Amino acid sequence: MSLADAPHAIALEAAPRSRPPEAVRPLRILLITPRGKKEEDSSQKALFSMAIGVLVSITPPQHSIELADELFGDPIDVAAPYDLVGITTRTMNATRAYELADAFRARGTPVVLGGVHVSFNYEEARAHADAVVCGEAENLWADVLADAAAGALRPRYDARDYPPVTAIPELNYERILRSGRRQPVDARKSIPIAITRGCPYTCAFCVTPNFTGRLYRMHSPEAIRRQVLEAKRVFFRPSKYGKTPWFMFTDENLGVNKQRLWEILEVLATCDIKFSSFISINFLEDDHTVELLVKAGCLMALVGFESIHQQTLAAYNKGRTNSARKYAEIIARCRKAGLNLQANLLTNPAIDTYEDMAATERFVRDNDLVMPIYSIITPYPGTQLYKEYKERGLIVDEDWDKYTAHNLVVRCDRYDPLEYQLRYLGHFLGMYSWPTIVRRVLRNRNRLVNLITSVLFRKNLQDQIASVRSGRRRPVQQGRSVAPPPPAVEEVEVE
Ligand code: B12
Ligand code: SF4
Repeated sequence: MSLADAPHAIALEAAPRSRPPEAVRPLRILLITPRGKKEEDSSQKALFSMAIGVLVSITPPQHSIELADELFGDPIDVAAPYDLVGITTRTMNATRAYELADAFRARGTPVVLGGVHVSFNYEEARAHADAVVCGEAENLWADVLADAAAGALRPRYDARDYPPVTAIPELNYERILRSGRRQPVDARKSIPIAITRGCPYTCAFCVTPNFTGRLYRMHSPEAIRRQVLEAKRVFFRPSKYGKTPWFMFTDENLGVNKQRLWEILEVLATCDIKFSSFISINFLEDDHTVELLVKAGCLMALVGFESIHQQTLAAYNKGRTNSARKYAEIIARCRKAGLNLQANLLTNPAIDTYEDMAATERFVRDNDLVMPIYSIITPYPGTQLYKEYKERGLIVDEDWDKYTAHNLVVRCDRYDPLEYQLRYLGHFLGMYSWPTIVRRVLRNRNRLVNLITSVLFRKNLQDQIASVRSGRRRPVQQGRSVAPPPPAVEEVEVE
């Protein structure tokens, strides 16, 4: 399902209006990032969600904004007299978002829900909100605020009814800091910044092609320099951990426009920063791009390897960017140039056997990949995969809390689902076995970061395994009888 196919019952009510945004009466607004009930405490926790950062930055100045981020445990007072509450959603936190929305609305406070999950689940979300925003908010947020001030929120605001969002707004870091509860950070915590938005590829498991993907947008090099310097001034404090700030680029795919990327990287090289970013592996075949990335301060490129088998990549429509036979060579060349690669990998019970899981673990170990993220295929609403799996009856669990990408929510016919879940976690833990951690730390740059993140991941995975084994987080059994507990995790680790 793309946004264009999504139910669109009241589209015509949502025609754009022009009203001077500054003429609207000042509102007291609360913007919330909810925490999903099964969301793990992540070492990648963002200092602020980019959606909230954008909303703060495009809100006309007369409105006062407060931020509450549940990932940091910020308290939320549902009885406070806000004029409007806005909540951002991803699938894994949608249930919690609805719970919060219901609590505010029960006290008469209007709630607007937005984000990637509700954009593809309008019918579900509308029961919990006064207004649902579908798609990117840049061109419609002023209308939402004007309507809220007039007490006339419309049930749906759809980005398709507004001009396309052709640029990325510059973040107002000063206002984000003032509105939220986060303090400036040292070199150990990353500051979010967006360089590009969108991606032209069409991987079946990714929501981007049907959401932001169609139009690839980039900041100008000058706008990037301005924002980096401002973000540094506002959010960074040098300390004994270093004098260079670490940025998390929230791009979907940094490398799409090579010439422009090169210009941007030249500018970043003068800014004295370190950063990580998503980039597809085909762009790392270019030695000059890799060299410029390293010079600009890229410590870690986040790469969707997804599978080590070409036919599996083809099944996900990922064959355009990924050539499995080139993986080892590209990783080695990047490492030689000083660039660490973080690996995102998938397992799918319809495709991957236990042997494939073991081979994936070996691949991570043999190539000394940093911070590997191994996920179970999760058909997120809005993806091609969701459409197909839904039609074929392959989705067995739509408890959104479980959509963390670490739970089995699809059919698992060849194996016992509980065993598959545990084997998967066991191999994920194997990617963080002590011998693998030691090799990873010794062979890559940033030894301390690699060591700390590896230990945190290891601990987190041990907790997850304990939680599944104890029955607190078992997969839906799909009509089978519950199998006896599978072998202890250590037995399936490949050391
Ligand atoms: C950067 C990123 C990350 C970063 C986050 C850094 C950060 N600072 O937030 C990191 C690396 C940590 C990350 C991790 C994960 N991610 Co991620 N990530 C992204 C990515 C590439 C960009 C997100 C972003 O910042 N976009 C820019 C902002 C501005 O866009 P936005 O959030 O959509 O907000 C706009 C609109 O939605 C709307 N809006 C949003 N909220 C609200 C609220 C209101 C009130 C209003 C009015 C409007 C509104 O307006 C905004 C401005 O236009 C997206 C891809 C994508 N297309 O979204 C995936 C994506 C969000 N990630 C995804 C996943 C699955 C994960 C992981 C589970 C991966 C894994 N296997 O571990 C983890 C989960 C971590 C967690 N606990 O959240 C999925 C989520 C799918 C879903 N339906 O929920 C996405 C969509 C990618 C995909 N596979 O399709 N991710
Ligand atoms: S290359 Fe990355 S961002 Fe682009 S469609 Fe594929 S998974 Fe999504």
